[in-house]
Amino acid sequence: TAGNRVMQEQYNPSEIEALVQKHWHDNKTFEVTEDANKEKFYCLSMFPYPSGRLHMGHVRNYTIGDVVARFQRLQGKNVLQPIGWDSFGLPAENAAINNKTAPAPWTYENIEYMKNQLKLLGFGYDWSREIATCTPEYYRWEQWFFTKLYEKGLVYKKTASVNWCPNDETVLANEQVQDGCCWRCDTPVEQKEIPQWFIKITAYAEELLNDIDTLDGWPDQVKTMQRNWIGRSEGVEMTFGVAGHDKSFDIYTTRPDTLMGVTYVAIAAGHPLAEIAAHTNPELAAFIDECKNSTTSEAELATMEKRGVATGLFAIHPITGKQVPIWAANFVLMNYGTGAVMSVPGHDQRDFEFAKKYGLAIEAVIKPVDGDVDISEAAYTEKGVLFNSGEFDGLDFEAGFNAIANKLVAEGKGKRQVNYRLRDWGVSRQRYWGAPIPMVTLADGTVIPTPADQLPVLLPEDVVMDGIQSPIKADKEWAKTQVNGQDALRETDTFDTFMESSWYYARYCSPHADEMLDPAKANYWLPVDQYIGGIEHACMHLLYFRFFHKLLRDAGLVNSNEPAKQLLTQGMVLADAFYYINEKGARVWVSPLDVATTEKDDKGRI
Ligand code: ANZ
Repeated sequence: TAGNRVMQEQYNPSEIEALVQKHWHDNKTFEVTEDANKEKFYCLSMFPYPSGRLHMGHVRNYTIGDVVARFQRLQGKNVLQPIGWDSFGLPAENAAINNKTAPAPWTYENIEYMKNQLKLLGFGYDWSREIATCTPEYYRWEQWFFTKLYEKGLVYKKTASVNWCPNDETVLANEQVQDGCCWRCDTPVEQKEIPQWFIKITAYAEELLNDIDTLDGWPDQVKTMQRNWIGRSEGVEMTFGVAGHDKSFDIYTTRPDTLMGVTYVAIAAGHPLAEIAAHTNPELAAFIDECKNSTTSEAELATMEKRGVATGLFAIHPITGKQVPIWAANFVLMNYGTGAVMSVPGHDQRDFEFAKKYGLAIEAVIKPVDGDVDISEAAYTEKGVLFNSGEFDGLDFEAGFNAIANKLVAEGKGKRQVNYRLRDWGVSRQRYWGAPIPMVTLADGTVIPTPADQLPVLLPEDVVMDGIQSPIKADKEWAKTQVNGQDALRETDTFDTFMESSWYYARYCSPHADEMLDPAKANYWLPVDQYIGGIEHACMHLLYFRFFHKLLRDAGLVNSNEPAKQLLTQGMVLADAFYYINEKGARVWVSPLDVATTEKDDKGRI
């Protein structure tokens, strides 16, 4: 009996841990319910992807969370510390192909194994709230919510480019493209435009940016990264005419003060004017084709070789009426601003290098307040005082910006414009192991959300992976359905898995509710008091998480503006890792247990 128990000298984990954990289990020690008389504390660690085994990064993350939760409990608070599984995603498909099984059993086995590991570690979770995002009980509400967003006009379809293997006739994820070729058959990968679904996060760009100022408990580093990611800029959109044509086009600039230094105009290869000019310009047509087939991430844009072709067209300067050549250039993005740039090589380094390369004029119109400007070697990119700018000479950046903007506005040639770098969220994935996107195409071609009484759209779990096509695309029968007595076809794409991780924190508050969430319970627990996870999620996950909270608020499901008060970003746990290159040139990772090391390098590393 307890009274007879003596302190054991030795810590015997298999004995004492098992005993204590049984006690927690029998007494539901960490299970909590809403209690209006107690101060609540919601402690949340980012949930794991069930990859197979816990790693030290998990142990660290969950230990921090557990320490915080236990401390708050000892302070007498009503502490919620839940856990679950972010269980959709591409690795399950790859593992299924390699192990000749299906993603579902692989995932569920991993969950069981890792759950045991978490229990051995003795964390104080409320296991009654465990969720796995790959279960219909979870993803059905995400599907339902998506149809609500569609009804509100926050969801739309447009074409966007994907990696396409022409041999397998299938879409490849970025990690399935190796050295520009398909990971399976080595065929060069092409870019293909296909219709995809988008959620209008840009409609919330301003609020997402402004509310960063209310996140007192978030690290500055994360807040700065989010501000840059949203990328608000103030500028002017103005119209240039096209000489000899009854046409005009708009450009976007954040430096209208440099307008008098424009010596050429650069447009994206996909710009309508480039397409028109290409009809009579084979060199340009070839250049456009080439640009179409190359992926350009923004990071690549910064470093890649800047190239262009003259279109043969000339633009008319909106103030001087002078003609300047229009070039198609690979560094102008079609989906930012207007897809056209006024080029000021005297004051923009990229424009400078391009002008040097192609022998275009370079003019100085901005100089430092206290001296002369020298643009023989490089552009002068600072804000300064206008000169060589006629009526605007002597004005500083602010005054020059305003005077030029006002003049353009008065003459009906331009308007002030705020732009965001943030793009709408493309949520379509052509993969199998994800939540089916709940949209249907009727026989007459109209596309509508899956009616509520046909939700959830179940993902079949008993499938055979052929290694090429998603099973719900390969099985032509799967998509066939009926809506209102009409034949219809289901969408066979699935959601980006960031969808599931965007609202799990809210589902934990009422994990078994027969609705997306129970507002009374959610409003008791939310916002999360302490969120803990990796810094690698500073932008995507943590921005979608904040965005979803605002969507839930605007749907009347929660009453706060932000999902988490405090954020702790743990560092990365690093270790030696081993891989070999297989016959297809792909990296295959090997457990350190299976590696024998013989030699150390000159830094003493094995
Ligand atoms: C003339 C100029 C002169 C510019 C100068 C900069 C410096 P942010 O701040 O990111 O919004 N730009 C506009 N649209 C573009 C596009 N589709 N692709 C590539 N570049 C584009 O950047 C706005 C600036 O990026 C704009 O201001 C434009 O170059 C360029 F001394 O116009 B600027």
